[in-house]
Amino acid sequence: MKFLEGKKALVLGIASNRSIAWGISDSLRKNGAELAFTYQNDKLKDRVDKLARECDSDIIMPCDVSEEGSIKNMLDQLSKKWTEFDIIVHSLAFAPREELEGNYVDKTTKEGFLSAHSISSYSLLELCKEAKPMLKGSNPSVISLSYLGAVRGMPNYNVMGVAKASLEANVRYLAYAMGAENIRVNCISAGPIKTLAAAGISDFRKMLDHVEKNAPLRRNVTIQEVGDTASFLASDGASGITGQVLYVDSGFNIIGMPAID
Ligand code: NAD
Ligand code: 0WE
Repeated sequence: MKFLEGKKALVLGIASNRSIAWGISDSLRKNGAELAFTYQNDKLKDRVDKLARECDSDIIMPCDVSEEGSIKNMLDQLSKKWTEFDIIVHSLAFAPREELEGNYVDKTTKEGFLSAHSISSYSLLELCKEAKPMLKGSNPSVISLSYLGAVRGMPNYNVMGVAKASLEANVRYLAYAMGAENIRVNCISAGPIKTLAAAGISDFRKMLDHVEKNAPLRRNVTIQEVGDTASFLASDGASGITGQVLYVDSGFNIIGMPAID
């Protein structure tokens, strides 16, 4: 018997087959979970539809978390197929492109700050709030995605780092608030991976090279590795884990000095 057999998972955040959400979906499916998906807009619908079918799923629903009522509408639609489910994967983030480079003080606007926080952090609370009555499995698990820029200063990540700090605190408060219902909330802090969200980010290649040179494992991580960690967090094997930030980053976050050669 596969270790996620009998569990149902809702996945938000697939944009392509390079998405971290796709690595997670593929792993959840291989480990026996049943899946449902959301897509942000019509441009992404066909791609998500094709990837859903690869996971034997025919549940795909629109959801743009920046639109009022979009999360509730999506869950109403889902409730026609599933009365209850076990796993939520929240794998989405947004900040205005032009605020992800240059000096944080000079580049950040109030609008950019608020939209980054609303889409990348608040949406997790709204999702938990609306989905709570349906999260009724034996060990429900909510999983989000963060990045090291939440807890360290770094170039260009800017307002997104502040929003990820909010997301990580949000994970702790959600874990605290939903623990009595046995709902666990955790996030994975992934190392840099070349996805659509990384496309066009200046010096992204240099960041990948820096990790490859300096991380304890001397390589970058894959969406498969992030996926398998998500499968673990979603499983009954992680029933005692909540409120955590789990690093899947080749150990990069622990280094105190780059390799000297
Ligand atoms: P991606 O571009 O494949 O996925 C980002 C997703 O966010 C897309 O599917 C997009 O549709 C969705 N999204 C953005 N705004 C939205 C909105 N308003 N409503 C609904 N969906 C919206 O990129 P990815 O790298 O797989 O990103 C997934 C998550 O992983 C993000 O939270 C990102 O911050 C995080 N992360 C990425 C990396 C990396 O290096 N790629 C590293 C650590 C963490
Ligand atoms: O969380 C992210 C990126 C999230 C992201 C990406 C985009 C690109 C397109 C959020 N908003 C947008 N808005 C857009 O218009 N990562 C962890 C990947 C990433 O992005 C960086 C990084 C890394 C790593 C930006 C600057 C510096 C490092």
